[in-house]
Amino acid sequence: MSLVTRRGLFVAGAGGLLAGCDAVGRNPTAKSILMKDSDFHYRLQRLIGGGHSLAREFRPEQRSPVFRVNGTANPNTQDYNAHVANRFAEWRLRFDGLVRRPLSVSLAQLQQMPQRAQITRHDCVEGWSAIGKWQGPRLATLVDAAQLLPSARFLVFHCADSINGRPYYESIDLVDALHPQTLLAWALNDKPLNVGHGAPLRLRVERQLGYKQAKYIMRIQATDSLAGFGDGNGGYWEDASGYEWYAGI
Ligand SMILES: Nc1nc2c(c(=O)[nH]1)N[C@H]1C(S)=C(S)[C@@H](COP(=O)(O)O)O[C@H]1N2
Ligand SMILES: [Mo]
Repeated sequence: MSLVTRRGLFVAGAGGLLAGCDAVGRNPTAKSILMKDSDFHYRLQRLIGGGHSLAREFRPEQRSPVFRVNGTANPNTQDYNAHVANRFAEWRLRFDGLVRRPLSVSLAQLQQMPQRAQITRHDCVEGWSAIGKWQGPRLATLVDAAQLLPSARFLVFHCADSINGRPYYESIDLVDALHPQTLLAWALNDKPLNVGHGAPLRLRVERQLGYKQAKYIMRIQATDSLAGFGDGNGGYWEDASGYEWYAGI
């Protein structure tokens, strides 16, 4: 099959998917079918050149007056509460796994790295959105510093909180890890993150849905496979409710 023919097939597929999207929110059956289709969505998005497209950015006055807190509002573990009590002075982000140089980085160091700020819209699957300004170093800066091994394919984000006894975690591929808008954000609307929004550090991966935006990041692990984490589906909601791993907007 020629490349042109293949592209033709995939583009035809995209039209069908878009037509189906309107119905998804209203139709639970359609939704559950699409949820199992994440591998197809993912390949499609990567194939038609979405790898480098930018999420829309907004003007300061378009920010939402209130940015809702959702999911865990406070990890409330002994360890996390101790970090809150001393304003994360002893907290370190670990970056390890399939890397040449494992990192241990303080919040002050993250704040001293080159920064990016962006005003984007957060879309939660539960049906609400909010526009806010996020600031932090690009994840790519830390990936460069840690020097991934050639076998690394995914980054896994380990969070401080658990829901129903399961640790919250998330994962992304290296295309999203290196994307210019992918940040390790420590500030929302020009203020350090509060506990509700994921202090001291959360992921912003702007072309995906809310549940991918991991809060309370303690550790980033480079890996060649998602099989060894949780139930192996790449994230808390992917394991708990069958949400798509690639949650493209
Ligand atoms: N660690 C962690 N990250 C998380 C969640 C969570 O419960 N725990 N909830 C997710 C969901 S479903 C959404 S919509 C957003 C909510 O972020 P917010 O509280 O800043 O609005 O965080 C995502 N990241
Ligand atoms: Mo969400």
